[in-house]
Amino acid sequence: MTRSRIIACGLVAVVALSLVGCGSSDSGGGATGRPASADSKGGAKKKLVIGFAQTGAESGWRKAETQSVKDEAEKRGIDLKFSDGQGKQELQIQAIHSFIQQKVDGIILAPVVVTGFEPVLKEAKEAGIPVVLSDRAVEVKDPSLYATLVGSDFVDEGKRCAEYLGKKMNGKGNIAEIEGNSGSAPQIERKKGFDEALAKEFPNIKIIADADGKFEIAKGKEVMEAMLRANGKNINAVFCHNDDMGLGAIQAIQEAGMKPGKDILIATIDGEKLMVQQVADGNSNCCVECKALLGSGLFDAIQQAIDKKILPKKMIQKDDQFDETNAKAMVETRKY
Ligand code: GYE
Repeated sequence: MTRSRIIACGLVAVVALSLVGCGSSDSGGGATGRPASADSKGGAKKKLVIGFAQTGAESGWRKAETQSVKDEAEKRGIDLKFSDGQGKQELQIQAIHSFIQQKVDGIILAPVVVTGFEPVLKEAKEAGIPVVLSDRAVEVKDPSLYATLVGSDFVDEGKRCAEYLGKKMNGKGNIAEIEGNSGSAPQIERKKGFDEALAKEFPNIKIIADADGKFEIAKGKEVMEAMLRANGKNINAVFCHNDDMGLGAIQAIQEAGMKPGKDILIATIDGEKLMVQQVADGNSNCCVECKALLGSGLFDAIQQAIDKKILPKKMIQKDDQFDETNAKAMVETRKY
């Protein structure tokens, strides 16, 4: 890419992001400021119908996101068809088929894994229905199969956890990694950001255990228990791909008679109030935020896609970080 093209793309992304930002104070009608949908003669407005194929309800983050989409739909007078994918790709594909049959105006998809969505996205495109991705990416050969992705930079979130733990460990020791559901964008990208930053900046820290905790509290606890059984006191820190697995890990460490946040350092991602509280209480050390209240940004994006605006392929939110320097002051400000 030439320098001028890079700058031009950057500008598009900034403009689009500011539109996403504006939507939060919007009382309805999306970024255009128009009603959700008006007929061609400017007559009575027709309710916009949007299908939302959600991954499931695996974490507190996910439940907060679902609520944010539902609240925003209600605020804008949008008819939302909600489908809970229960962590299963087949159910998400079925839901999209049903949205296409119902001739919805647009589809929001939070894909449970990155692969396997291309055929159904083609069907949506052929039916003229724009798709906006919520929080997670898909791997497709044809990028025109979706309008944009509204979410966070997962690679950077992982990198920030590595930098925090690496410094806190004075550049040496052993880490256990509890990953999100295998094959999902946050699992792949957070792992990449974390593992690469660690290898580059802290070559004397080793990852000695690594397992799938499915982004769930119970599974995170189970995985931590197994890691403690196998590696005992060799684990100096644990990196969890989300807060819920971190909450499970805290319980497992306590039940094993150790002090989480002290005997074993912990870094997690999401920014749930429950976890920021744990950091404030000293039971965990670093929580990198992943903004969950995406409803407004998603509906702004889908409205623009319906209006045939060209959007940047990613609309990235900026995430905060909570640790010993600010967690106490920030707990009460957390909305999820
Ligand atoms: O971090 C996790 C959730 O895709 C950003 O999925 C999302 C992740 C989030 O279940 O808690």
